[in-house]
Amino acid sequence: MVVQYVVFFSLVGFSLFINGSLCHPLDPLTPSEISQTRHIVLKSYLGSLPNLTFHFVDLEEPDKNDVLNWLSSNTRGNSKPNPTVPRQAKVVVRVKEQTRELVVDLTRGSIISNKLYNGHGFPPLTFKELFLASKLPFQHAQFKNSVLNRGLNLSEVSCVPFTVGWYGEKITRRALKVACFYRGGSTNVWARPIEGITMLVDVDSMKITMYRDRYRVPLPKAEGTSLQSQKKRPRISPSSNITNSGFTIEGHEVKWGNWVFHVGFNARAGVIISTASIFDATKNKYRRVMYRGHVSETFVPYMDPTEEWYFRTFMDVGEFGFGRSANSLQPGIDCPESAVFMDGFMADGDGEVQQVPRAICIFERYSGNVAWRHMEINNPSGPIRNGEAEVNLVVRMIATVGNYDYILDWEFLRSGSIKVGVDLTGVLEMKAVPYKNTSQISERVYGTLVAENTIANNHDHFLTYYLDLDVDYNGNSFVKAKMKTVMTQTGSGPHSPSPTPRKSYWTVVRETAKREAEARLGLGSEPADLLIVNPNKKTRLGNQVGYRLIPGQPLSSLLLDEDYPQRRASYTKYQVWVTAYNKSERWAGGFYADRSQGDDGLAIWSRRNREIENKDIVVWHTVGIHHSPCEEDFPAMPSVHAGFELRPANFFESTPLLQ
Ligand SMILES: *[C@@H]1O[C@H](CO)[C@@H](O)[C@H](O)[C@H]1NC(C)=O
Ligand SMILES: *[C@@H]1O[C@H](CO)[C@@H](O)[C@H](O)[C@H]1NC(C)=O
Ligand SMILES: *[C@@H]1O[C@H](CO)[C@@H](O)[C@H](O)[C@H]1NC(C)=O
Ligand SMILES: *[C@@H]1O[C@H](CO)[C@@H](O)[C@H](O)[C@H]1NC(C)=O
Ligand SMILES: CC(=O)N[C@H]1CO[C@H](CO)[C@@H](O)[C@@H]1O
Ligand SMILES: [Cu+2]
Repeated sequence: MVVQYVVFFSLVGFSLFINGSLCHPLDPLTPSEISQTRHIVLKSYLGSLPNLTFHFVDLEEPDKNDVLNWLSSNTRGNSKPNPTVPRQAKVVVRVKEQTRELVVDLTRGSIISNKLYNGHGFPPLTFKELFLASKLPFQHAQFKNSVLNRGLNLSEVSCVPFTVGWYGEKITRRALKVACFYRGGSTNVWARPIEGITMLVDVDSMKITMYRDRYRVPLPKAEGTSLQSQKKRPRISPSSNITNSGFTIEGHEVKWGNWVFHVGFNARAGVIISTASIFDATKNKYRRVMYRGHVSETFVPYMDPTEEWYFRTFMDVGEFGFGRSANSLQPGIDCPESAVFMDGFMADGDGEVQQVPRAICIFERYSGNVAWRHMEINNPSGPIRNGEAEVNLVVRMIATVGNYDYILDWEFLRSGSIKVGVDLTGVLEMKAVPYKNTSQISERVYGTLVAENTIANNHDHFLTYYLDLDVDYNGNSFVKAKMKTVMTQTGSGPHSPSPTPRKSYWTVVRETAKREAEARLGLGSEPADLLIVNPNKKTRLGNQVGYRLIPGQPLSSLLLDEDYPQRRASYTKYQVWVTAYNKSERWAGGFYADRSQGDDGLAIWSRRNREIENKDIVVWHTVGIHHSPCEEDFPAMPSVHAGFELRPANFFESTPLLQ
């Protein structure tokens, strides 16, 4: 087998500029660019101030027009000089208990913008802050007493910091609450919570500012909590003949089948798919489908309103970062052995380069499915069988945020579809209770008894995706093609039914959303195709060129609108939103998600009610599950899938599979 892929990742810092031209203007910051950014910030006046911390360092996204101009002059084999696209870094630092937003120009070597952020909410926590907070209890006399009084050994305790949300406080400081667990020989840190204790950490001073030991319950037992499987199972090599020879990677650009797209990475979103285009054999050219797609925000609210639990309403992307939580993928478990891996780079709290080896994997998947087939029996010389196995290309990243693991897949199909999926697995967040049997439970509990003395609390997982679709260029509209029942009426004319036994049929009624308010949708109430069309483009036959959003299962937040967590996560109110493109509107819960107050984010932007017909538009789609746990989710939860599909709808003149 000839392995054709070209891997430049190991050279990423050096290969970015080839003959003075950039590989791709959306390439993530290279390690050397991250170092350079740090250096530029430190040599400014900011560097002399004490306790400067870097909370976010990412490519300052170039203007879309510049990127598109660059792309159009950069089709392969074209040797025209590329227009230059500036390389800039967006940096969010904390200094003197204030948040500053910087733009660092890497070509000029200087800070070109430096603004104090005055709004609500705080930037993502740094790994170091989370680590330091998790260690504070071990220096805290009352906590040590609480542990001793429970008859436990301090050396077997692990503590985990949780973000605290916002509950109407007038003055907010950066804060965490720390919960502790007893390992006692188990490797499953989450299985044995030391319940009843609340500790509030003030992050800027890194001190425990509130301590309360409210009640005691027995510790759940260690037996049965192990995360080792009882039987040894083999690692999976690709069992089919997939060799991953079918794609090429240059820098961050992947070419496979009829697709070409860019794979990026940052600390916040994790994997980012950009400038995805598909080759149209009829037109003999690549046509644009999606400018940029990534997870924008999550919302994981627990349904236990008691003192130790009520605040657990996580917005993982904005509070912690999916990229920050990215794992080094294990070949043979997380991805096939033959997958191609890409490293991720980001800055840590000191601004230094942090590398996640094998943060992303790319592989061809044959799952035994059929791409298309037909057996024709009405053939005079005997049946004819045709068809094709479905082999797709998967781009995968896994974020482990505390107890949960999110397996994020972008799967490209030769049919023109993109399937976007998330598999949820990991360990439940559990609460110690006095009960060993449901028959003993006499008070209200907020979940399921999954093991003796262990309640797994009810919660949701919402993942809101940012989908900047540019279907065949960027004048796009959002169309609800509703299926409506029609009562048969007789009439004249050759296609009007004369008397017919049929009383009804359905027809498609297309409604184009003119403004943002018309594009906020709950799903599941009426049958409709959701289409992103290009009203300026038609097929040869006259149909409007489009892509269809086949959504995930209907899902929306069940919390009251006026409940504080829901005010912060109001993007979960609808499952589909469409907004006018604005470069700075990318994070559905607002950029400053930690302790946010719901005054920035998707719901606020949508309220402007901008025109979205024949405009550059962004689709936001939420997938996920309401999770009422069951015993099989303990001690580790088998993967649960959620996702959606983007599928061509009159985009091509005929199926690309047969072109
Ligand atoms: C810097 O942070 C440390 C704790 O992390 C604190 O003790 C010190 O007072 C801080 N210095 C300033 C000037 O804020
Ligand atoms: C604490 O440690 C001691 C000594 O290792 C051990 O005998 C005891 O069982 C431990 N207690 C618990 C509750 O794990
Ligand atoms: C738990 O309670 C059920 C009744 O709800 C009973 O049938 C069962 O035997 C009990 N199990 C144990 C271990 O006590
Ligand atoms: C773009 O979005 C930002 C943040 O919502 C807003 O402040 C700005 O006014 C918007 N720009 C336009 C042109 O709508
Ligand atoms: C070309 C190739 O590698 N073919 C192999 C595909 O897989 C089957 C079953 O494992 C092998 O027998 C073939 O040699
Ligand atoms: Cu869950």
